[in-house]
Amino acid sequence: MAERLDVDIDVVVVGAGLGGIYAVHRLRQAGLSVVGIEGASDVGGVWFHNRYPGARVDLASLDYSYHFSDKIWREWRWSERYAAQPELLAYLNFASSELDVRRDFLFDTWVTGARWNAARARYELTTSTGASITAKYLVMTTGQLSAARPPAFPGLDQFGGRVVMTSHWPHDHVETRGKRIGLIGTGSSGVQAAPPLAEAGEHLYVFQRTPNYAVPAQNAPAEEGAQEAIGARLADERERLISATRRAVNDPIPQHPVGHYSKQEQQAILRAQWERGGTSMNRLFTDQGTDLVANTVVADFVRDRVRETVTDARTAEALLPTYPIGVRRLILENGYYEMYNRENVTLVDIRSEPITEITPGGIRTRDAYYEIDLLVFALGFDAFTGSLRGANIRDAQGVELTSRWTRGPRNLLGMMTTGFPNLFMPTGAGSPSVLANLFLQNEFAIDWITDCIAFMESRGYASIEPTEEAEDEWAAHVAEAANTGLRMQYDNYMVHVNKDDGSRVFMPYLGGMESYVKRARAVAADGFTGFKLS
Ligand code: N01
Repeated sequence: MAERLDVDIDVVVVGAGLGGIYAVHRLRQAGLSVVGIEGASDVGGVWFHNRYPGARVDLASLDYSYHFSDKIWREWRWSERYAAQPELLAYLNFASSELDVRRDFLFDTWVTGARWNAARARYELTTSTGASITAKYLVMTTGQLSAARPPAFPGLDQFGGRVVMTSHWPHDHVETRGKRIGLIGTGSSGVQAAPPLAEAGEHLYVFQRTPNYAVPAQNAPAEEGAQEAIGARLADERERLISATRRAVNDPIPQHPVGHYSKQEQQAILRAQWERGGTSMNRLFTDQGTDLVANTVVADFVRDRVRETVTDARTAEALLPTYPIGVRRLILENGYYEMYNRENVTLVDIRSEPITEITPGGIRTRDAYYEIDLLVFALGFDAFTGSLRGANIRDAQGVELTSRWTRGPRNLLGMMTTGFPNLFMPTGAGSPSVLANLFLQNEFAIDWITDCIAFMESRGYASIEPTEEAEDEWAAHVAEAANTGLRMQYDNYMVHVNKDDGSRVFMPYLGGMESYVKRARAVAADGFTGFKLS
């Protein structure tokens, strides 16, 4: 799309990931003028950037797809149960072409500022290319895991080899063959990247701070006929997933607490899930997310599998997580634990042996020195608020959005926040977000936003924002939904911890997709109760 200078349009959509693609399509279809802005050179969002070897989705592809279009569903075929990054990016390219959304995106363009002008009831946006745009509505489909946590190790700037990040894997060829590779970070990204790095490299050193639970994906070719069967009832499937499931995926629903079963039955259930593969290991018993004893039954089962798989007892022991299973994101692995049986893989436990510096030729820890040619960082993200902060969004008084959230993000339904009229933040903190299927969640949220805008336009409203009271009530409800779970008590990127008093805010909404959808629909049906319209 040609650069547009000084245009005034209805909606700016920021980000061309799976949410932004749908938002541009849906809002345009509703008769609004829309401009999309994307920092990368093309569509794809996280699947554009996270092109590291081994990158793969951890939800079944048949769930992790657009469900709004029969045509897209019919004309695309997933090849595997869990699609790999190249196929996911190809899918988003395909959907973008089908929907012809690229013509409305400004690519290679970053939003550098967006300020609400109350007199004009418009956001005034500035961009890295000099284009300035005013828009009545601003929709931030910037994702929750897109602002990467940068590495900050002493000596890194003197390192003589190549340095890459999984979250922004370079587009040019990264030579891994024959290299001594240092991988730092063992969350989903590091655990996925490790086996192919070990396969290609001369040696892989995995620098682990916290061992995490990983369960086998048991990936397989797509099941014959399954996609066609869902396609025949796609609209019903979409409605069922968003309004009658907790995560907008086809998960088995736990029926009973652990204690309902004998020890043998418990083991049989766990074993069957291990063989089936997938993150449903988190949802076998009704009480495993709330009761430590129940949780330990599942955690011990997974720890036993690690001991069984990894032949070196010291390495196996260092890989065993000590926190309850499921309180951090459960990782789906493809050969991660077996990888440690290779002679060219070394696990370095940097909790007991911290990294002291990076030198031109490698990594020095308290106890040893490792010669490295290629450094791979998989350090995670400034989750939820990082990508919003980057856009420098300011209210009418010039106060930056995220600076108001020093005690955790605040909003109504995760969609909007006080002081920032007409700013929508779909799938952010306060919504099911990273706990649910982001394709369906984006579809739901953007449909809701489209309805909200249509409601405003048909009644001639200039602006909408939540009331303080409604925001307080939502914050209380989000906190209540999180308080029953073990998750809240353990540090991870979903928990905001206030340093002064140690109070904790669980950022995503743990009440489940179905409950979220019910509430959001009720708000809309009631003429957007809890919002100030002017
Ligand atoms: O990031 P993470 P991620 N020194 O935050 C370590 C999604 N995702 O990119 O645990 C040393 O989980 C840190 O150590 P610790 C998914 O939602 C999905 O892996 O803080 N180490 C940790 O090991 C996922 O949950 C898919 O002690 C440092 C790691 O870096 C989310 O993205 C694939 C460090 C960060 O782990 C994030 O996953 C990939 C330091 N200074 C990602 N700082 C799939 O769909 C951090 N670490 C499968």
